Amino acid sequence: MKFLHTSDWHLGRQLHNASLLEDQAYVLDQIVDIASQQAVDAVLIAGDVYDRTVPPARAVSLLDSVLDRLCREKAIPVIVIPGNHDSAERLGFGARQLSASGLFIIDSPEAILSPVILEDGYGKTAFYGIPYLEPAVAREYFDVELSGHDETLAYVAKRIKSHNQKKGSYRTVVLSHCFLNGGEACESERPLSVGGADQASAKNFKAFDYTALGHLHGTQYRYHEKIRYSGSILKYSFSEERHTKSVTLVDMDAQGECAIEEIALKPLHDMRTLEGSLAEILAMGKTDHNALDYVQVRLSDTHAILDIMGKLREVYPNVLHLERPGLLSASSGQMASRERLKKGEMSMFRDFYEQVRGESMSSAQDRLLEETIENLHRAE
Ligand SMILES: [Mn+2]
Repeated sequence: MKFLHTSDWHLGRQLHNASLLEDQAYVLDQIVDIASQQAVDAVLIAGDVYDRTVPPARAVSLLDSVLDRLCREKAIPVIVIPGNHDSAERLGFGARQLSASGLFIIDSPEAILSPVILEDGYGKTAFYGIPYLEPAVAREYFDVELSGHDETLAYVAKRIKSHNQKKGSYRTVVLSHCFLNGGEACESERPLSVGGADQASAKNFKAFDYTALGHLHGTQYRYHEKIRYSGSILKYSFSEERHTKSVTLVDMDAQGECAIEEIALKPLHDMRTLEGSLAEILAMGKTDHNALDYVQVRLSDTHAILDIMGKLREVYPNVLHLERPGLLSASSGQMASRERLKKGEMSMFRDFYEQVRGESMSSAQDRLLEETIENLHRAE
């Protein structure tokens, strides 16, 4: 049984107010090609298909076209669970009808014990999906006292195990959207719960032949190679600039042993942080072959500069974020805070004046500015 494990598509996500739909369409094309070239038996999406419970219309159209190409054109079954960013009800629309055409959306607790059974030359494999479950929802549905994500997943895993034993002990793949203990997080994941009861033990999944996880956006495994996060399909925050995004190709033999391969995805725009003075960065940008990357800039300049973003955009059109650590460190001397504030305002205005007029302020203008700032502070 050969399948492609993906997760965290986050369709419709924006990065510092820039739409990423084109970037998402670009890597999804690659996923369709990989699935087709590798002749996989299934494609898995382990949650966070959309970025929001009510996704933008264009994100819905994109998902629709990708699923059409996979399920109908290539005849590859797709198995999906909702993540904490999805609305399970909205994502699950038509799920029972769609399963007849190879699109399996496991959208509710009821569906957990109705695995998708796929067959290859070695026999059957059961794919069990656990939609993202709030412990309170699980408690009510199963009518069992369950507190926290760990207890919930332990309980559900136990139910899956005994269900599979009863049905024929097939090779078992489980899809789950959760935060496993010790997992490495990054800035683009939304915490599952406030206060730390969100993590669960990886050992809950040790009985299964493969566990396809979603939620953490970096590729990693916990406890055993077969209990694994594929990671998101794109970098969704600058904290991920050193990630290599990929999909995970799993080739499972007759005994359920898995050969695992990460296949890198090539982004339409890469993402990186540039540090230095404005002059240095502008000079670098002129010969930068990857000037269309999404960049954030950390400027070392300690003086005020007019229209930095406009200037940066001339060489880096996709600059998204600007930080000015230089300004902070320049003003963090030993002066009393009020003096410092006044001095900071004075020097910022002097810099501004110089840039607009191309000359320094006269001493009379300087005095007038000082008086004005004093008066404003007094009025406050
Ligand atoms: Mn996610």
